[in-house]
Amino acid sequence: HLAASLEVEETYIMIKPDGVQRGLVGEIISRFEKKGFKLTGLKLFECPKELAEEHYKDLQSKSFFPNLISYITSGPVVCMAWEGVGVVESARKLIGATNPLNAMPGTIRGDLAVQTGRNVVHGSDSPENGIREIALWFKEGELCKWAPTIDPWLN
Ligand code: RTP
Repeated sequence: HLAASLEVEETYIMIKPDGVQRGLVGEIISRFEKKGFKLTGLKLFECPKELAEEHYKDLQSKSFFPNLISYITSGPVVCMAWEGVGVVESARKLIGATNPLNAMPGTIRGDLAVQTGRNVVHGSDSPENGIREIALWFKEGELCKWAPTIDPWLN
């Protein structure tokens, strides 16, 4: 098992349309805040088909790709950028397994979802993809690299 990263990283987290429709936005944001990561970008957004296709381009050849694109474009999503030490892998752990039935209780998908095709949230799978996806979903001026004004207990 690899040691957890000690690098400050950025990850792209997205609450998918089912998470928004089910009123889970606050609950999901809260999990990353409570863990101690720093929110650096946040917006509610109706994703154009072309952007969904670009985001998921590595899955283009999969049979579920058309369903995935219509799912992601079916309603507003919440786009977020989060920063912190080891945030990429840690966020994936907080999110849980792709198939929510395999996701551990305590994870977002383990607690809140049932179907792979309705798994409420996305998280970047590598630091490189974190940077790529944040650049894809946010314009420069939409991100906010703020410094905590209280003692940095966590970061
Ligand atoms: P994500 O990118 O959304 O964080 O998900 P992931 O890494 O856990 O899973 P990935 O394999 O990259 O798949 C991306 C999303 O496609 C949908 N999916 N549907 N068999 C299916 O119907 C199927 N497999 C994957 C899920 O919404 C998954 O999160």
